[in-house]
Amino acid sequence: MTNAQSQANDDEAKVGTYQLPDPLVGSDGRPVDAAAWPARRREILDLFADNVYGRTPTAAVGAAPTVLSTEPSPFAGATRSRVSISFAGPHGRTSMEVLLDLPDSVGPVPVFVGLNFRGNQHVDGDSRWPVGSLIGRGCGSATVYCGDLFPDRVDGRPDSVAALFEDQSAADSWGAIGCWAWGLSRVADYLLTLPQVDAGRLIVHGHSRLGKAGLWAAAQDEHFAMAVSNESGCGGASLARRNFGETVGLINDRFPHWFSGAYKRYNGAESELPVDQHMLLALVAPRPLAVASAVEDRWSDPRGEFLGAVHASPVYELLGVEGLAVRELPPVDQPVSSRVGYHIRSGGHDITNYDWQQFMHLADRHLG
Ligand code: GTR
Repeated sequence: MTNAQSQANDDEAKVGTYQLPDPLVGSDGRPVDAAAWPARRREILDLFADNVYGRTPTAAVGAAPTVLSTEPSPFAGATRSRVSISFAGPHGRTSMEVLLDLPDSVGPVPVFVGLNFRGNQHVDGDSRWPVGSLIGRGCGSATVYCGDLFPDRVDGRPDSVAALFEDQSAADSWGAIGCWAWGLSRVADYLLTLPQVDAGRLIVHGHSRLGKAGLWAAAQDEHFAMAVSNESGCGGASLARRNFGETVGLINDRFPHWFSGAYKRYNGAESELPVDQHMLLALVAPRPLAVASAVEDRWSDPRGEFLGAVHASPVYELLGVEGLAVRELPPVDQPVSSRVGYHIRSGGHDITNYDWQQFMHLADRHLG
């Protein structure tokens, strides 16, 4: 057990009571109906930008894709491309490399879009990355190494896409999660130029820290038709106010580069946050959303992730679609496949073939 883990609450009895901010009550105290939701949605996005992830810069950035190679994919019936996308911003230039596998089927296909932890060269043979299964189900896969966008270290910022823009120091300046989410949107921009890609079926996914980034990308960018959060935990799907497992203070201490400076104000003061993570999930509404936990991954707070999905559901229902169909934590390995889907898998912190089967099933079911 690490020092941080020994400081964390692992006892459900110690969670105590807490009051969540209501996504359906505006900052003016008025209830939000379906007509008022778009304005409330913008308000919640601003609250997350100002208090949690930092502001995503809006300055124009030029993006120039270059196809480095196109060849038969290692997976039968598909083509693999490596595409370098270079960016020119007001304060610099950088690039990222997309690894894209698309089935050779006729007609535009859904594409799963996600960042990887170790580099595109490690995707093949990684059980966490089942490109062959995706191809087999008629889906494409697009991935970028997260370090192309923000090297995952405390001093990674000068080598990140943040360096394209000015203002590196403001309290609401973005961190690694903001930069990773920005990169996911730039992958979407590129995919949307390809006739083989179904523009209405881009699915953003991520595991753990990259799940936090995937959710923030889906919240900001409605080009993503569905979002998948696998064990995204603190700063992802799980409720901060529960103080179970990793907390705001612990995450800011170990990973000060992930969030904005402003988020540090809430170390040990989660109840003062004007948002909680159910509101991030609510920003995905009415699009399908998969939230997944693992029973031994107590650090991510499985119950907190489940409750995030429960408390996001009223927004789905307001918008006339089904949220999460259950209100009690389902038994282990018994997935719930409503429009907001949830499962808790046996085992520990990981993304497994079992998790992927649930995500692909949910995509089939809700995106067709
Ligand atoms: C842990 C971190 C979590 C989670 C995880 C991961 O060390 O505390 O928030 O993101 O890493 O990314 O695997």
